[in-house]
Amino acid sequence: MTIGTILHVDLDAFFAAVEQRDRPELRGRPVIVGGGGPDDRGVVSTASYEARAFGIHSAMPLRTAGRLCPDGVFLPVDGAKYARESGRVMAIFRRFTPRVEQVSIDEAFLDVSGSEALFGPPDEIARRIKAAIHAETGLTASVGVATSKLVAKVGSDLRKPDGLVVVPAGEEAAFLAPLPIRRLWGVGPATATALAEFGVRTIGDLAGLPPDQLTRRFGRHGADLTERAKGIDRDPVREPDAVKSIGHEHTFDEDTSDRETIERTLLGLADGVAWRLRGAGRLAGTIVVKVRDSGFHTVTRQKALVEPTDLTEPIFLAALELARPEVRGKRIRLLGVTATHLDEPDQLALFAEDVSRRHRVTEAADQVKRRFGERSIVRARLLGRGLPAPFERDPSSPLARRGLPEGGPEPDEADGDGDGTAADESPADDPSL
Ligand code: TTP
Ligand code: MG
Ligand code: MG
Repeated sequence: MTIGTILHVDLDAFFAAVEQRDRPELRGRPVIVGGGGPDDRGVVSTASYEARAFGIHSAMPLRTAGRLCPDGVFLPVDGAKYARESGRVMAIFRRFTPRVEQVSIDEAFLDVSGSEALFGPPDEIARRIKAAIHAETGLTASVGVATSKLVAKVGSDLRKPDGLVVVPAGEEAAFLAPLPIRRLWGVGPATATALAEFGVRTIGDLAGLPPDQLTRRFGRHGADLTERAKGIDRDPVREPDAVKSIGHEHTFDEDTSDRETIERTLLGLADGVAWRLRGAGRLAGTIVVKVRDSGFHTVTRQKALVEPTDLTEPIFLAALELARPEVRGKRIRLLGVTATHLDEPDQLALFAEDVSRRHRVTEAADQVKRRFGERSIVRARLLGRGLPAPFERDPSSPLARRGLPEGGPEPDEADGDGDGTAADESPADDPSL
């Protein structure tokens, strides 16, 4: 039996697990991380598995969580701490292979095809990585091992927490077939609803549909969907050198010309980019902003930073400066913020408890808080408006590159063929933008 050499590793209940590790009295208790507590208007970032037993999950309004679990422990988001832990885990991965592609704050793909002589077969490497993470950070991770990123990703999610799923080569389609369609990476709620019209409930149902039927309904994504349902995904793990940029985009449910919405979205995107830069130990030299209006006209503008940074505030301010002239008088459909001209990864900084650097990070976060209100609340409000967790969507990720939506609680675009109509008929121009 041969097995694939691609691993997908994802930490379990990441933010909540870090808090339970640091405060042993919280272990075994329902812990909800996000915003300012059960009366806050924001949403849940994540919940411990104990809290999930009450039906609580990411992106749920905090007030709902408070009702479901009045005795839960509600904690604010400590972004700098989670970014540091993320960096430590990513550094563990790099000891096993240089071919690590980080895809969000708590997960990465690893290609271990060159590592077998040193560390054993891929499933053994997966066990070693889980053990190293646990021994060195006190956190647990779930791992999928397969021949492709797609199947490895589905595998890591299947037996959470502390899971290990190995899908042998040749068994991908059979492995996927009985799973509900929402398990297929790249199928969001809207696509799942559209597929239900065809009677598709499982991934196997999708694999069995005539491809031309899907192409008629989903355009060019149709053929891609069939392939994915069969477990076919040729996208390689992209090595660190291949990561030339880190970015996030958001598509509004309804096109908007509202200044506050636009600024908050840019802040959320900048914050997500900064987190990921810190997690990867990189600094941004240039900030690129992408603006798409309701007529699908897209512009990108960029600006070199005076000093390379991994902090939210300078990225946000640069993004704001770049976006302002481009959003004036328009209804905006999509905004994106990307960091490019990244410096080389600084391995030492990931390990060293560089106090002054962390101090700067905290200081900057506080400044943003003072200017724009409680940061965690801003983030929570963003999520409360149906915006994605900024670090969960990256335009350079394989799915986004192919124009497929990533899975998750937020609405996706696959079914919409993107009608750019705005429901809001208010005047678009805001001279102060
Ligand atoms: P996930 O890996 O999606 O979730 P998780 O690690 O909390 O739980 P599990 O993987 O075991 O299912 O996201 C990683 C972190 O990202 C999560 O701990 C908190 C943050 N996050 C948000 O802030 N908002 C969100 O909507 C999501 C999905 C995640
Ligand atoms: Mg996780
Ligand atoms: Mg994750």
